[in-house]
Amino acid sequence: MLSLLPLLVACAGTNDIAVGDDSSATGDTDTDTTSSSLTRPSVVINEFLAQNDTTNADAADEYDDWIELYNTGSAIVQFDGLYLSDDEANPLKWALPTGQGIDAGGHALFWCDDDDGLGDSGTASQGDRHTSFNLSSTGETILLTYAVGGDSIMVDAIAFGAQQPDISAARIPDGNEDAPMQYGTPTPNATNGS
Ligand SMILES: [Ca+2]
Ligand SMILES: [Ca+2]
Ligand SMILES: [Ca+2]
Repeated sequence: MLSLLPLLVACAGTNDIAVGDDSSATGDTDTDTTSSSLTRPSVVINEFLAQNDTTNADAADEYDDWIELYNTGSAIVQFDGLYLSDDEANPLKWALPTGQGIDAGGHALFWCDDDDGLGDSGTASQGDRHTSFNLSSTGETILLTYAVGGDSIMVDAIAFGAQQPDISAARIPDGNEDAPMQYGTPTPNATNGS
């Protein structure tokens, strides 16, 4: 039985507070669009693994952290204007690659390994789905933001506490925003809970 921590989420001015119980993995809050004319893209943070010891390796044979996005809509979502971050003070930390997208009902995996070739690690780029940050196994916040022309909206945010090796937190079923994420066996680039 995993030990789950109570979590607090406060972002986008909503001051939502989510307190975990024994069945919840994370706090979660949705977008605040009151100050923006942008439409929230139909994409969510669907699953993440913040301590990957043996689950899956990237093309460099490194067992790195990752975030899985999921398209909850019925049309492709382009990555242009979407950003991932682990820093609430810098929500536009890492831009998703332009000219690509995620099909309706599709998954997309982004390695959180600081191997984008621009970050602190000093490594060469391992590809355009490698972010400039790692996830912390002791807990932090993941942000998904949509920004165009100086305007931005929070698309999704997940605050999490201490993580266990090779146990991911996932929306079950895919894209479910009505219940806390659940811990379980990771399903990178595949349907959650399968
Ligand atoms: Ca890597
Ligand atoms: Ca981090
Ligand atoms: Ca999955």
